[in-house]
Amino acid sequence: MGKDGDFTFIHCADLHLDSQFKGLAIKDDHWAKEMRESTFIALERMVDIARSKNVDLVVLAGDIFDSDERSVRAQFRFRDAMSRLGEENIPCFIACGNHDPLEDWKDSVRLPENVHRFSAAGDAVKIRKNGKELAHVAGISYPVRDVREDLSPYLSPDDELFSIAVLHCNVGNDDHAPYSPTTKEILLQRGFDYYALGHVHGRGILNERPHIVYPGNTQGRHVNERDVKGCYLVTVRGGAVSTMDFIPLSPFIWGRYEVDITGHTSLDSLIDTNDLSQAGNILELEFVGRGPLDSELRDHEKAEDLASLICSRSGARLARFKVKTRPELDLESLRQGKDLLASILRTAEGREVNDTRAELKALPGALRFKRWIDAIEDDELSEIVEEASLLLADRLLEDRG
Ligand SMILES: [Mn+2]
Repeated sequence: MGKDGDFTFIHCADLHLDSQFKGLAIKDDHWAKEMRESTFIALERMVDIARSKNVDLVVLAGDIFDSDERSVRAQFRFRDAMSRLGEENIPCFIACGNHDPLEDWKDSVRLPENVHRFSAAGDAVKIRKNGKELAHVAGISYPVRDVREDLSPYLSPDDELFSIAVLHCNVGNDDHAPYSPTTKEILLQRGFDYYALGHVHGRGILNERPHIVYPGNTQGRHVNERDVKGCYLVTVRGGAVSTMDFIPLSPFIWGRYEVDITGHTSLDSLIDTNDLSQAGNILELEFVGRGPLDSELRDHEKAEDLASLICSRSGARLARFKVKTRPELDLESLRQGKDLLASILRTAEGREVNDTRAELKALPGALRFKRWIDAIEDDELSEIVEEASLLLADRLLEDRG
Protein backbone atom coordinates (compact mmCIF):
# COMPACT_ATOMS: atom_id res chain seq x y z
CA MET A 1 0.00 0.00 0.00
CA GLY A 2 1.11 3.56 0.52
CA LYS A 3 0.57 6.68 -1.47
CA ASP A 4 1.48 5.42 -4.90
CA GLY A 5 -1.80 5.60 -6.80
CA ASP A 6 -2.27 7.02 -10.29
CA PHE A 7 -5.74 8.34 -10.95
CA THR A 8 -7.76 11.33 -12.08
CA PHE A 9 -10.76 13.10 -10.64
CA ILE A 10 -12.96 16.09 -11.28
CA HIS A 11 -13.43 18.71 -8.60
CA CYS A 12 -16.52 20.80 -9.18
CA ALA A 13 -18.59 23.02 -6.87
CA ASP A 14 -21.36 25.62 -6.72
CA LEU A 15 -23.39 24.49 -9.70
CA HIS A 16 -26.42 26.46 -8.45
CA LEU A 17 -28.71 24.50 -10.78
CA ASP A 18 -31.74 26.40 -12.07
CA SER A 19 -30.40 29.69 -10.75
CA GLN A 20 -32.46 32.82 -11.37
CA PHE A 21 -30.07 35.26 -12.94
CA LYS A 22 -29.58 38.65 -11.42
CA GLY A 23 -28.70 41.86 -13.15
CA LEU A 24 -30.65 41.27 -16.34
CA ALA A 25 -32.07 44.74 -16.80
CA ILE A 26 -32.82 44.11 -20.46
CA LYS A 27 -35.80 41.78 -20.64
CA ASP A 28 -36.02 39.18 -23.35
CA ASP A 29 -38.03 35.99 -22.83
CA HIS A 30 -36.11 33.86 -25.28
CA TRP A 31 -32.85 34.92 -23.77
CA ALA A 32 -34.06 34.46 -20.17
CA LYS A 33 -34.93 30.88 -21.09
CA GLU A 34 -31.45 30.28 -22.45
CA MET A 35 -29.87 31.74 -19.33
CA ARG A 36 -32.03 29.49 -17.20
CA GLU A 37 -30.68 26.53 -19.17
CA SER A 38 -27.04 27.49 -18.72
CA THR A 39 -26.38 25.93 -15.29
CA PHE A 40 -27.66 22.61 -16.66
CA ILE A 41 -25.47 22.89 -19.74
CA ALA A 42 -22.45 23.43 -17.47
CA LEU A 43 -23.37 20.28 -15.51
CA GLU A 44 -23.77 18.25 -18.69
CA ARG A 45 -20.44 19.46 -20.02
CA MET A 46 -18.80 18.38 -16.78
CA VAL A 47 -20.33 14.91 -17.12
CA ASP A 48 -19.20 14.70 -20.77
CA ILE A 49 -15.62 15.48 -19.72
CA ALA A 50 -15.74 13.00 -16.83
CA ARG A 51 -16.89 10.28 -19.25
CA SER A 52 -14.53 11.12 -22.10
CA LYS A 53 -11.52 11.38 -19.78
CA ASN A 54 -12.70 8.29 -17.95
CA VAL A 55 -12.01 9.87 -14.54
CA ASP A 56 -12.00 7.69 -11.44
CA LEU A 57 -14.31 9.90 -9.41
CA VAL A 58 -16.11 13.22 -9.28
CA VAL A 59 -16.43 15.38 -6.16
CA LEU A 60 -19.08 18.09 -5.86
CA ALA A 61 -18.34 20.47 -3.00
CA GLY A 62 -21.80 21.85 -2.32
CA ASP A 63 -24.42 24.28 -3.61
CA ILE A 64 -25.57 21.91 -6.32
CA PHE A 65 -29.04 23.41 -6.23
CA ASP A 66 -29.63 27.11 -6.02
CA SER A 67 -32.56 27.25 -3.65
CA ASP A 68 -34.63 25.21 -1.23
CA GLU A 69 -37.51 25.43 -3.71
CA ARG A 70 -35.59 23.25 -6.11
CA SER A 71 -37.68 22.42 -9.12
CA VAL A 72 -38.55 18.86 -10.04
CA ARG A 73 -36.88 19.72 -13.34
CA ALA A 74 -33.60 20.54 -11.57
CA GLN A 75 -33.73 17.35 -9.53
CA PHE A 76 -34.37 15.23 -12.61
CA ARG A 77 -31.66 16.88 -14.65
CA PHE A 78 -29.23 16.29 -11.81
CA ARG A 79 -30.31 12.68 -11.38
CA ASP A 80 -29.90 12.04 -15.11
CA ALA A 81 -26.42 13.58 -15.08
CA MET A 82 -25.45 11.37 -12.16
CA SER A 83 -26.84 8.31 -13.98
CA ARG A 84 -24.66 9.14 -16.98
CA LEU A 85 -21.65 9.02 -14.64
CA GLY A 86 -22.98 5.75 -13.23
CA GLU A 87 -23.12 4.19 -16.73
CA GLU A 88 -19.34 4.55 -16.83
CA ASN A 89 -18.96 3.40 -13.21
CA ILE A 90 -17.81 6.82 -12.07
CA PRO A 91 -18.66 7.43 -8.41
CA CYS A 92 -19.71 10.92 -7.37
CA PHE A 93 -19.30 12.40 -3.89
CA ILE A 94 -21.39 15.26 -2.63
CA ALA A 95 -20.80 17.50 0.38
CA CYS A 96 -23.85 19.71 0.82
CA GLY A 97 -23.51 23.45 1.36
CA ASN A 98 -25.56 26.41 2.50
CA HIS A 99 -27.72 26.46 -0.65
CA ASP A 100 -28.49 22.75 -0.54
CA PRO A 101 -28.27 21.60 3.11
CA LEU A 102 -29.37 18.05 3.94
CA GLU A 103 -32.73 19.25 5.31
CA ASP A 104 -33.63 20.48 1.80
CA TRP A 105 -32.88 17.18 0.03
CA LYS A 106 -36.41 15.84 0.18
CA ASP A 107 -35.40 12.68 -1.71
CA SER A 108 -38.55 12.88 -3.79
CA VAL A 109 -36.25 12.16 -6.70
CA ARG A 110 -33.91 9.31 -5.79
CA LEU A 111 -30.28 9.46 -6.81
CA PRO A 112 -28.50 6.54 -8.48
CA GLU A 113 -26.23 4.24 -6.50
CA ASN A 114 -22.98 5.70 -7.76
CA VAL A 115 -23.76 8.87 -5.77
CA HIS A 116 -22.60 9.21 -2.20
CA ARG A 117 -23.86 12.12 -0.15
CA PHE A 118 -21.78 12.81 2.93
CA SER A 119 -23.58 12.88 6.28
CA ALA A 120 -23.87 15.81 8.67
CA ALA A 121 -21.48 14.04 11.03
CA GLY A 122 -18.91 13.50 8.30
CA ASP A 123 -17.89 10.15 6.81
CA ALA A 124 -15.38 8.67 4.40
CA VAL A 125 -15.20 6.18 1.53
CA LYS A 126 -12.29 4.27 0.00
CA ILE A 127 -11.96 4.28 -3.78
CA ARG A 128 -10.83 1.00 -5.33
CA LYS A 129 -9.52 0.36 -8.81
CA ASN A 130 -8.57 -3.09 -10.12
CA GLY A 131 -8.91 -4.51 -6.62
CA LYS A 132 -6.52 -1.98 -5.13
CA GLU A 133 -7.29 0.91 -2.81
CA LEU A 134 -6.53 4.19 -4.55
CA ALA A 135 -7.83 7.02 -2.48
CA HIS A 136 -9.66 7.99 0.67
CA VAL A 137 -12.48 10.52 0.22
CA ALA A 138 -13.86 12.19 3.34
CA GLY A 139 -16.58 14.81 3.46
CA ILE A 140 -19.24 16.46 5.52
CA SER A 141 -22.60 18.07 4.68
CA TYR A 142 -24.41 21.04 6.14
CA PRO A 143 -27.49 19.78 8.02
CA VAL A 144 -29.04 23.26 7.77
CA ARG A 145 -28.25 26.40 5.82
CA ASP A 146 -26.65 28.42 8.55
CA VAL A 147 -23.51 26.60 9.71
CA ARG A 148 -21.15 28.92 11.56
CA GLU A 149 -18.94 26.19 12.97
CA ASP A 150 -15.71 25.12 11.28
CA LEU A 151 -16.52 21.60 10.04
CA SER A 152 -13.00 20.66 8.97
CA PRO A 153 -12.02 19.07 12.34
CA TYR A 154 -14.67 16.37 11.76
CA LEU A 155 -12.71 15.00 8.80
CA SER A 156 -9.73 12.67 9.05
CA PRO A 157 -7.34 11.47 6.34
CA ASP A 158 -5.96 7.98 5.82
CA ASP A 159 -2.18 8.23 6.11
CA GLU A 160 -1.70 5.29 3.76
CA LEU A 161 -3.77 6.68 0.89
CA PHE A 162 -4.11 9.86 -1.14
CA SER A 163 -6.78 11.62 0.92
CA ILE A 164 -9.35 14.10 -0.35
CA ALA A 165 -11.47 16.28 1.95
CA VAL A 166 -14.73 17.54 0.41
CA LEU A 167 -16.07 20.55 2.22
CA HIS A 168 -18.20 23.65 1.66
CA CYS A 169 -16.47 26.33 3.68
CA ASN A 170 -15.07 29.83 3.76
CA VAL A 171 -11.29 30.09 3.94
CA GLY A 172 -10.79 33.69 5.01
CA ASN A 173 -12.84 35.33 2.24
CA ASP A 174 -14.66 38.44 3.45
CA ASP A 175 -16.76 38.75 0.30
CA HIS A 176 -18.60 35.51 1.01
CA ALA A 177 -20.90 34.59 3.89
CA PRO A 178 -18.91 33.17 6.83
CA TYR A 179 -20.34 29.65 6.60
CA SER A 180 -18.10 26.98 8.14
CA PRO A 181 -15.28 29.50 8.48
CA THR A 182 -11.78 28.11 8.58
CA THR A 183 -8.22 29.06 7.63
CA LYS A 184 -5.50 27.71 5.42
CA GLU A 185 -3.39 26.96 8.51
CA ILE A 186 -6.16 24.92 10.16
CA LEU A 187 -6.73 22.92 6.98
CA LEU A 188 -3.03 22.20 6.52
CA GLN A 189 -2.93 20.66 9.99
CA ARG A 190 -5.66 18.16 9.05
CA GLY A 191 -3.20 16.18 6.92
CA PHE A 192 -5.18 15.70 3.69
CA ASP A 193 -3.53 15.73 0.25
CA TYR A 194 -6.32 17.63 -1.47
CA TYR A 195 -8.98 19.91 -0.02
CA ALA A 196 -11.85 19.99 -2.53
CA LEU A 197 -13.65 23.10 -1.42
CA GLY A 198 -16.81 24.89 -2.44
CA HIS A 199 -18.58 28.14 -1.49
CA VAL A 200 -16.28 30.87 -2.84
CA HIS A 201 -17.34 31.48 -6.45
CA GLY A 202 -14.00 32.79 -7.70
CA ARG A 203 -11.59 29.99 -8.49
CA GLY A 204 -8.26 29.75 -6.73
CA ILE A 205 -5.55 27.34 -5.73
CA LEU A 206 -4.76 28.52 -2.21
CA ASN A 207 -1.99 25.99 -1.60
CA GLU A 208 -0.13 23.28 -3.47
CA ARG A 209 0.93 19.92 -2.07
CA PRO A 210 -1.22 19.69 -0.16
CA HIS A 211 -3.68 21.34 -2.50
CA ILE A 212 -6.37 23.65 -1.16
CA VAL A 213 -8.64 24.47 -4.08
CA TYR A 214 -11.77 26.38 -4.97
CA PRO A 215 -12.85 25.59 -8.54
CA GLY A 216 -15.34 28.48 -8.42
CA ASN A 217 -18.89 28.15 -9.70
CA THR A 218 -19.68 26.53 -13.03
CA GLN A 219 -21.69 29.43 -14.48
CA GLY A 220 -21.45 33.09 -13.43
CA ARG A 221 -24.82 34.43 -12.31
CA HIS A 222 -24.22 38.17 -12.51
CA VAL A 223 -21.69 40.65 -13.78
CA ASN A 224 -19.53 40.35 -10.66
CA GLU A 225 -18.98 36.67 -11.49
CA ARG A 226 -17.05 37.42 -14.65
CA ASP A 227 -14.95 35.34 -17.00
CA VAL A 228 -15.05 31.69 -17.89
CA LYS A 229 -16.26 29.36 -15.14
CA GLY A 230 -15.67 25.64 -14.80
CA CYS A 231 -14.08 22.85 -12.81
CA TYR A 232 -10.70 21.20 -12.26
CA LEU A 233 -9.52 17.95 -13.76
CA VAL A 234 -6.93 16.73 -11.26
CA THR A 235 -4.30 14.14 -12.14
CA VAL A 236 -2.59 12.23 -9.35
CA ARG A 237 0.66 10.44 -10.15
CA GLY A 238 2.62 8.40 -7.65
CA GLY A 239 0.29 9.51 -4.87
CA ALA A 240 0.73 13.27 -5.46
CA VAL A 241 -1.08 15.89 -7.54
CA SER A 242 0.79 16.19 -10.84
CA THR A 243 -1.47 18.45 -12.91
CA MET A 244 -4.46 20.71 -12.38
CA ASP A 245 -6.33 21.36 -15.63
CA PHE A 246 -9.04 23.97 -15.58
CA ILE A 247 -11.99 22.85 -17.70
CA PRO A 248 -14.28 25.67 -18.91
CA LEU A 249 -17.98 24.81 -18.54
CA SER A 250 -20.01 28.03 -18.59
CA PRO A 251 -22.00 28.75 -21.75
CA PHE A 252 -22.40 32.36 -20.66
CA ILE A 253 -19.39 34.48 -19.84
CA TRP A 254 -20.14 37.73 -18.09
CA GLY A 255 -18.08 40.79 -18.84
CA ARG A 256 -17.96 44.57 -18.63
CA TYR A 257 -17.10 46.72 -21.58
CA GLU A 258 -16.58 50.46 -21.98
CA VAL A 259 -17.67 52.12 -25.17
CA ASP A 260 -15.80 55.39 -25.49
CA ILE A 261 -17.58 58.02 -27.59
CA THR A 262 -14.60 60.37 -27.64
CA GLY A 263 -13.63 61.22 -31.20
CA HIS A 264 -16.79 59.75 -32.75
CA THR A 265 -19.16 61.96 -34.67
CA SER A 266 -21.54 59.30 -35.98
CA LEU A 267 -23.28 56.29 -34.47
CA ASP A 268 -22.14 53.95 -37.23
CA SER A 269 -18.48 54.67 -36.55
CA LEU A 270 -19.10 53.93 -32.86
CA ILE A 271 -20.78 50.63 -33.73
CA ASP A 272 -18.15 49.62 -36.27
CA THR A 273 -15.10 50.27 -34.12
CA ASN A 274 -16.13 48.33 -31.05
CA ASP A 275 -15.30 44.65 -31.15
CA LEU A 276 -16.46 43.01 -27.94
CA SER A 277 -15.76 39.43 -28.87
CA GLN A 278 -13.04 39.11 -26.22
CA ALA A 279 -15.11 40.66 -23.44
CA GLY A 280 -17.55 37.78 -22.93
CA ASN A 281 -20.97 36.95 -24.31
CA ILE A 282 -23.23 38.54 -21.73
CA LEU A 283 -22.20 42.08 -21.11
CA GLU A 284 -22.69 45.19 -19.09
CA LEU A 285 -21.86 48.16 -21.29
CA GLU A 286 -20.83 51.55 -20.11
CA PHE A 287 -20.78 54.49 -22.49
CA VAL A 288 -17.99 56.83 -21.47
CA GLY A 289 -16.02 59.74 -22.85
CA ARG A 290 -16.99 63.14 -24.13
CA GLY A 291 -18.19 64.10 -27.56
CA PRO A 292 -21.06 65.10 -29.81
CA LEU A 293 -22.73 61.67 -29.49
CA ASP A 294 -23.47 62.42 -25.84
CA SER A 295 -26.74 64.14 -26.70
CA GLU A 296 -27.94 61.09 -28.68
CA LEU A 297 -27.20 58.79 -25.77
CA ARG A 298 -29.33 60.86 -23.43
CA ASP A 299 -32.31 59.38 -25.23
CA HIS A 300 -32.72 56.17 -23.20
CA GLU A 301 -34.34 54.11 -25.96
CA LYS A 302 -31.72 55.12 -28.47
CA ALA A 303 -28.95 54.25 -26.01
CA GLU A 304 -30.50 50.83 -25.37
CA ASP A 305 -30.81 50.16 -29.09
CA LEU A 306 -27.23 51.15 -29.64
CA ALA A 307 -25.98 49.04 -26.72
CA SER A 308 -27.91 45.98 -27.96
CA LEU A 309 -26.61 46.47 -31.46
CA ILE A 310 -22.98 46.79 -30.40
CA CYS A 311 -23.32 43.59 -28.36
CA SER A 312 -25.14 41.54 -30.97
CA ARG A 313 -22.61 42.44 -33.67
CA SER A 314 -19.99 40.71 -31.52
CA GLY A 315 -22.27 37.75 -30.83
CA ALA A 316 -22.87 38.93 -27.26
CA ARG A 317 -26.00 39.78 -25.34
CA LEU A 318 -26.69 42.93 -23.42
CA ALA A 319 -27.45 42.49 -19.71
CA ARG A 320 -27.57 46.18 -18.82
CA PHE A 321 -25.97 49.46 -19.73
CA LYS A 322 -25.05 52.79 -18.23
CA VAL A 323 -24.51 56.13 -19.90
CA LYS A 324 -21.70 58.09 -18.31
CA THR A 325 -20.78 60.27 -21.26
CA ARG A 326 -20.32 64.02 -21.23
CA PRO A 327 -21.16 66.61 -23.84
CA GLU A 328 -18.33 68.13 -25.75
CA LEU A 329 -17.80 71.41 -23.95
CA ASP A 330 -14.84 73.66 -23.51
CA LEU A 331 -15.56 73.82 -19.79
CA GLU A 332 -12.41 75.75 -19.01
CA SER A 333 -13.30 78.74 -21.16
CA LEU A 334 -17.00 78.52 -20.27
CA ARG A 335 -16.12 78.76 -16.59
CA GLN A 336 -14.14 81.93 -17.24
CA GLY A 337 -17.22 83.74 -18.58
CA LYS A 338 -19.34 86.29 -16.76
CA ASP A 339 -22.74 84.80 -17.57
CA LEU A 340 -25.20 82.51 -15.76
CA LEU A 341 -23.61 79.40 -17.27
CA ALA A 342 -20.17 80.36 -15.94
CA SER A 343 -21.57 80.86 -12.49
CA ILE A 344 -23.47 77.52 -12.58
CA LEU A 345 -20.32 75.67 -13.59
CA ARG A 346 -18.23 77.35 -10.92
CA THR A 347 -20.84 76.68 -8.23
CA ALA A 348 -21.15 73.02 -9.22
CA GLU A 349 -17.41 72.53 -9.21
CA GLY A 350 -16.70 74.08 -5.85
CA ARG A 351 -19.56 72.40 -4.05
CA GLU A 352 -19.23 70.42 -0.83
CA VAL A 353 -21.22 67.19 -0.85
CA ASN A 354 -22.63 67.87 2.59
CA ASP A 355 -23.94 71.29 1.54
CA THR A 356 -25.78 69.65 -1.33
CA ARG A 357 -27.21 67.05 1.04
CA ALA A 358 -28.33 69.70 3.53
CA GLU A 359 -29.95 71.77 0.78
CA LEU A 360 -31.80 68.74 -0.57
CA LYS A 361 -33.19 68.03 2.87
CA ALA A 362 -34.28 71.65 3.28
CA LEU A 363 -36.42 71.50 0.14
CA PRO A 364 -40.20 71.66 0.76
CA GLY A 365 -41.59 68.14 1.26
CA ALA A 366 -38.12 66.61 1.47
CA LEU A 367 -38.76 65.12 4.90
CA ARG A 368 -40.44 62.09 3.31
CA PHE A 369 -37.31 61.40 1.28
CA LYS A 370 -34.81 61.94 4.08
CA ARG A 371 -33.88 58.24 4.21
CA TRP A 372 -33.08 58.17 0.49
CA ILE A 373 -31.14 61.41 0.58
CA ASP A 374 -28.99 60.03 3.39
CA ALA A 375 -28.47 56.80 1.49
CA ILE A 376 -26.90 58.46 -1.58
CA GLU A 377 -23.14 57.91 -1.53
CA ASP A 378 -20.87 60.98 -1.62
CA ASP A 379 -19.43 60.03 -5.03
CA GLU A 380 -22.86 59.51 -6.46
CA LEU A 381 -24.06 62.86 -5.17
CA SER A 382 -21.05 64.68 -6.66
CA GLU A 383 -21.74 62.93 -9.93
CA ILE A 384 -25.39 63.98 -9.87
CA VAL A 385 -24.39 67.60 -9.28
CA GLU A 386 -21.84 67.46 -12.08
CA GLU A 387 -24.32 65.84 -14.41
CA ALA A 388 -26.97 68.42 -13.54
CA SER A 389 -24.58 71.27 -14.24
CA LEU A 390 -23.61 69.80 -17.60
CA LEU A 391 -27.25 69.24 -18.46
CA LEU A 392 -27.93 72.89 -17.67
CA ALA A 393 -24.89 73.86 -19.71
CA ASP A 394 -26.23 71.85 -22.65
CA ARG A 395 -29.62 73.54 -22.42
CA LEU A 396 -28.25 77.05 -22.04
CA LEU A 397 -25.88 76.58 -24.96
CA GLU A 398 -28.70 75.17 -27.12
CA ASP A 399 -30.73 78.32 -26.42
CA ARG A 400 -27.81 80.45 -27.36
CA GLY A 401 -27.81 78.67 -30.70
MN1 LIG B 1 -22.33 28.90 -3.76
